[in-house]
Amino acid sequence: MKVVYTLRHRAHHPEAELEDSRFQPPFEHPGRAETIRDVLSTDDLFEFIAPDDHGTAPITAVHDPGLVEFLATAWQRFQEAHGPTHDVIPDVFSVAGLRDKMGPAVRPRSISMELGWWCFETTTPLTQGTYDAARSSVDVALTAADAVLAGDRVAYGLCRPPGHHAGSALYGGYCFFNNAAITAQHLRDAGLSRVAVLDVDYHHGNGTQQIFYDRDDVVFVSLHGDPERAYPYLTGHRDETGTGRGAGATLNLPLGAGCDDDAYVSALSSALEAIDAASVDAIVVSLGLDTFVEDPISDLALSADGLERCGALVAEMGCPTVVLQEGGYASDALGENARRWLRGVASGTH
Ligand code: OKP
Ligand code: ZN
Repeated sequence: MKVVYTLRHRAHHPEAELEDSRFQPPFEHPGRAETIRDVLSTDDLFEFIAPDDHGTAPITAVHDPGLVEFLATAWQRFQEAHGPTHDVIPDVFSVAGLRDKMGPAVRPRSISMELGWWCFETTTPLTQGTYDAARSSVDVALTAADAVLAGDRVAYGLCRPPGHHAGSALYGGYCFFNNAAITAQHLRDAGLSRVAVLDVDYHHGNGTQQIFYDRDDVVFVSLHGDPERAYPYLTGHRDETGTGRGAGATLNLPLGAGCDDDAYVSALSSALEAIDAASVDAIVVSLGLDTFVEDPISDLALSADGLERCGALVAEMGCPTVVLQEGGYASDALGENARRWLRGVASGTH
């Protein structure tokens, strides 16, 4: 199985995350991708390749060009306006109530307000190399997709930073560009008629859902911690099923705290039945490994065996599959957990 990886992800390395009212060492740090690379490189199943540069056109196929332009320049603009900092974090947010009864806001020109215009929360700092790292993460995803378009049954993009919380004009949740959405659109543009995004990260993929909410050519199916207790709180309810042409093309399966291997596998089977019924030409998996029992910011209870069973269930679909890394914060186990899930999804191939 091809693994697409580049060390360019390291350019994104925040100093701290303002999370739960504390400045904490980042949960989303370069060591995550390094440990996955280290463990996969001990296993002969995996063949490492470098990403190809795909430029910004596949990004603006799903994102507002204003977001790309902003992320390319924001860190430097902030330095010029406020003096040197390592991280850049918004401190004012564009919340609807601020202009209640006054009509929509005019897009701001001040860097201080622009941050909170494009970003929805405080745990996603910009650093000097964030834009380069986020661009490389997209290239990693698209290069994995190209391997599948060229005939590989499955390929893995070791994406970092992750992407599924980024919406068409929104970043946050450790995410800048939505690697999975960009990849699904890339597969459509390469001629596939219908694609599914299967999001198994612990957190709801609000960005991916939003991007495709009114479309029926990209089906979005997600298993995640119930938003009544889990980030990002405002999306991922069972009754969010799509709108317009997209009505019925979104499926959310919120899960209770402590969900174990058997309960998860049963929910995943329902998710895969829905994908099967949609007769898709490819599946993009948003692979969060934060469903693992020891994850420090999540509350499901999957074991490494359970993760391998999940990969094997996806393999049973017999569908071309692009697997993209999203979350997973139990650093000591992350590499082995990735190896197990990918061993599962590779079953029946080689
Ligand atoms: C990214 B991915 C809760 C703060 C949550 C962001 C979590 C982003 C998860 N108090 N901070 O889906 O793994
Ligand atoms: Zn997550």
